[in-house]
Amino acid sequence: MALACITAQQIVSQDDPAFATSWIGTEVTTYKTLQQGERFIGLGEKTGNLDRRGSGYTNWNTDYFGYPANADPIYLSTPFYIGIHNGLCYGVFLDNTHRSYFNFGASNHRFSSFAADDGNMNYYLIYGNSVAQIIEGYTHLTGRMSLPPLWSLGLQQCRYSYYPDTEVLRIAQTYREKAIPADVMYLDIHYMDKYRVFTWHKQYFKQPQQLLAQLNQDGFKTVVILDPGICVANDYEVYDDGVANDVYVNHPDGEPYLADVWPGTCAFPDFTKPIARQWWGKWLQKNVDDGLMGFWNDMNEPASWGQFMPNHMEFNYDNNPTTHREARNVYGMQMSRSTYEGARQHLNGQRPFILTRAGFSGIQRYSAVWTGDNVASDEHFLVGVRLLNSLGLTGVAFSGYDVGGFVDDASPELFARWIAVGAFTPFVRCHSMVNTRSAEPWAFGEEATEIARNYINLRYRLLPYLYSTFFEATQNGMPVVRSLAINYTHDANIYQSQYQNQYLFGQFILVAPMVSNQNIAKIYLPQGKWYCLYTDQKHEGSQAHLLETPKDKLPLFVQAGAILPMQSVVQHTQQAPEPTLQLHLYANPNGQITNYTYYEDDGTTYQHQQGEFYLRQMQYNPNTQSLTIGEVSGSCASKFEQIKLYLHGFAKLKKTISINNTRATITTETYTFVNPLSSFDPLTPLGDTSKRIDNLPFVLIPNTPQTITVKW
Ligand code: NBV
Repeated sequence: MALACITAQQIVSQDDPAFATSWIGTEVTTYKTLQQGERFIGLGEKTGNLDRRGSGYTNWNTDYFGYPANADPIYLSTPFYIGIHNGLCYGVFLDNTHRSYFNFGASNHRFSSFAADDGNMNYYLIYGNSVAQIIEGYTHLTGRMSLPPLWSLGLQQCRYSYYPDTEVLRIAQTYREKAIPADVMYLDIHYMDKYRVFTWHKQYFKQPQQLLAQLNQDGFKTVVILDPGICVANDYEVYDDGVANDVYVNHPDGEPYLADVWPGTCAFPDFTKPIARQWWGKWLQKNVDDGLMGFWNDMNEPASWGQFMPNHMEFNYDNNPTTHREARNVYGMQMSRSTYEGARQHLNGQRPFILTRAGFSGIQRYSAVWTGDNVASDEHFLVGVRLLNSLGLTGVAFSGYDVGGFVDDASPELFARWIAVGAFTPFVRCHSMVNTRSAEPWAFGEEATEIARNYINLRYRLLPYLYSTFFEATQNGMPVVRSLAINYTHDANIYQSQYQNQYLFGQFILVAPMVSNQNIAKIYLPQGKWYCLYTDQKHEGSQAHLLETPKDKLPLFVQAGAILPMQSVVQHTQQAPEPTLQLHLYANPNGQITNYTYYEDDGTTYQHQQGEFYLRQMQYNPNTQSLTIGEVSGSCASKFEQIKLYLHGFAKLKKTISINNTRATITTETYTFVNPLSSFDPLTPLGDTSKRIDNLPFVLIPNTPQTITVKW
């Protein structure tokens, strides 16, 4: 039977009349008639263009070291896409974990299709008035992230590998000496004894608890890598315990499946088996007792030397026994689930942080995702931007890439541009491969260091905005990095290859990534009006602008009507900011009302689920010339005692303003979002006006819990 979804006499989605859903052996495919001008977005961690029309993709979680910029498949599968045509949009989620195939009019002009090697044609068609609604629907089905620990929103520093312990401390201390904010240090595989999980290297890390305590005291949390392969050895209790609990993947004759990876020959826990997940979780107790709260699940496609797990291998699949064919794509997600649940259980109410490479639809419930072994090239830098935007369309709000590129060496300029954009990603971590240039900002010279400091400072100043954006992700699944296709779905310009890397960071900030030597570029600003973040210069939307884009100035634009909460710079998230919330309001004369949800909580526990949060609805109404900061809900106190309200672009502002009907005086100051590169041009701080706003008006408002109304 051919299906069609029709709204107000318009076809949303329609089966191909001849093929509808049909089988070739066990392979099942649904064919949909291509609609006129139909575009396709989403499908998660897929290389390629924002608009996927004309391309085909395979979902089969794959460890792909240094993947080419057009590789498919890579590490993670989310069989969900959004179709767009004739002012309409809809989503399709194929709920089948076998290897699957999506064809968006590739090598044919008749249909789009989705298929699986085996299993049921079980799919959801999600209709909505907007892409945002469809994401909400998809994350209603597959789940949403819970609030991450605040520290995991800080800068994270990794290397394959930092050792011994003194080296880890040296890097952490250098961050403090150079006054570049950072929150997390990583331990890659060399921290372990012979690469065996749940152990410490006996020489390099003699006193792990002291090391972690010292780092914690310096404001650093530590994340350790955990690979799934369990070394087969008679002096390794983890392996023996796994045998005793029958947790490993087996051949059909009951022999354990063995393959080689870092520790040597390994057995692999069957994370699709409930007791294996509990077993793994139990072993995390050791790590948590040592002081760890962060875990990094790598190699969980699963990967092994040879990269070819035989299909007959048996998996429990939550008590529905099956083979590798059906289980592979969820293996990584179930490992992350087990890590998340185990860590959470041991952490006594503290939030863990989990990072994974492989995953499947729903991974957002357990873990952040990073895009694996990318390459230090301009092309990869932009591929990474699109991968994150696409993951965001597919329910994964907490994502990042290796800043600077994992494979090969970035040039100082590439690193500088990369970390600036990285500051505007949900998960920001610098990482690099053994035997390449290490990825600390200072490894790229003075200028890159200063650019890195500028943008990381800006990220930390934006933490109140960023945390509120994460809160939104927990509520409706909206991602932190938002492809312009979310808000400007039917604007053909945003799909052009020259603009497809632009995105919104949260509700209001437009980021336009530029590659090395791209010192002048066309930037397309969608509908509305946009302020240059640095100067407040106003730009018209629905058109492209030719602008200077030097390496020290990432193009950032704020939407007219925006409400941006910021704080003072801190060196790490355990440090309290100054008690003044800087609230930036951007004039939008004759424009629409802006609604904004501001959110705080303790940043570390689950007490917000018991009502311990601080939430305020804010509304800017250009017609009544007012800003309302709604009454506080929740029982948590704010970090901020007063609000410094900055008024951007309000040309005809009177000298006074009223706050709750009482007159207040407007003062002005010179404001900078990022500093000029002072050490390179001694004249810059005085002469360069391209990074400062002169005479920016502001008022001070006591942060009282009742409704605050500001009128001008
Ligand atoms: O554990 C080493 C690396 C890690 O640094 C990287 O981030 C992972 O994607 N890991 C892969 C193992 C193999 C690297 C060649």
